[in-house]
Amino acid sequence: MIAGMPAPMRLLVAHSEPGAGRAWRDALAARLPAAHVAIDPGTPDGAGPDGAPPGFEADWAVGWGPPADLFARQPRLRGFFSSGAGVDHLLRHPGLPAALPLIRLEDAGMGELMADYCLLELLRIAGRHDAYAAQQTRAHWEELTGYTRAELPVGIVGVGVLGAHVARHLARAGFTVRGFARGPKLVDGVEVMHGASRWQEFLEATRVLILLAPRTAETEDLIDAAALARLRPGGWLINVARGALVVDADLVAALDAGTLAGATLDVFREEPLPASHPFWHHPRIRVTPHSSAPTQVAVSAAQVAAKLAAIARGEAVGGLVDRTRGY
Ligand code: OXD
Repeated sequence: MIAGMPAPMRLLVAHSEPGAGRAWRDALAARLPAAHVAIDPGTPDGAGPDGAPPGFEADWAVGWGPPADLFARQPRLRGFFSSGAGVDHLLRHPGLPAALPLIRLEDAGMGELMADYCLLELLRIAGRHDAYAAQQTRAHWEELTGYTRAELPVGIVGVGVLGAHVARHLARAGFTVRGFARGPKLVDGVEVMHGASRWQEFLEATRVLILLAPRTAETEDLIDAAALARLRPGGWLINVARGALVVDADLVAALDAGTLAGATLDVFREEPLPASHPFWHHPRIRVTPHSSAPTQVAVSAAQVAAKLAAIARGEAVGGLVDRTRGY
């Protein structure tokens, strides 16, 4: 370092998925050429020659599923950027310092992917594609009556950045969309309800329930037998939020009893979904591997870089996690 010159910012990438650490390091280095970006040696990509040099003390870290000892090893961190939309896993990290700022991604290209995923499911439901797939396994030819958009009112639980994006997309595609939020919210073309007193009314107006809320103490086990029983007959559940929002056994029971016609699940209490889990083989459940909206690394790194620049200018940034709220 040249005397008098400010030291370059040190950024540590700590990602639990092999390959993701290197992708993030390269994308951040491209966006922040003056910074020193390195991969945490406690993560798969940092275990070899790509790992940060000994004594590397980071100013900021970016990642997903950081090692248990990361925060003890990095006492100078000023904040941690989640490389995903959710932060519940970080909030449960046993070593997380109480006052460390956490910043989550805001949309960063995920909204569009998630909106398309949900729209595709709705169109499949409307066109009875699951029933046709089942008929095909029996070489059975029978034309079925599909559902009109009006017959599939959609209810979205959670209308934050992603939920609002999905809600607008589905409303523009001609579906009647209602949202349910913690407090009052405005989303174009969408009626947003809030408050415990309106929860039942919201469920009763919904035939396709889409979960897009973060996992918090308030949302865990929210979708249980009682909630599923309130949906319009022949309802459908699409979960792209967190598995813990749904009581697994209640979901299977509602499908078996025919209270619910089907479920599309992208997220699970345990991921990867264990091979022995009943969801894998249930005829009315479609499983995808947490793939509804993969992180777009280049767009996300640009967002992190823009937020770091804003922080350096002394500006407030969006996505700062409120620990009492849980997201
Ligand atoms: C998440 C993500 O938070 O995939 O689940 O971004």
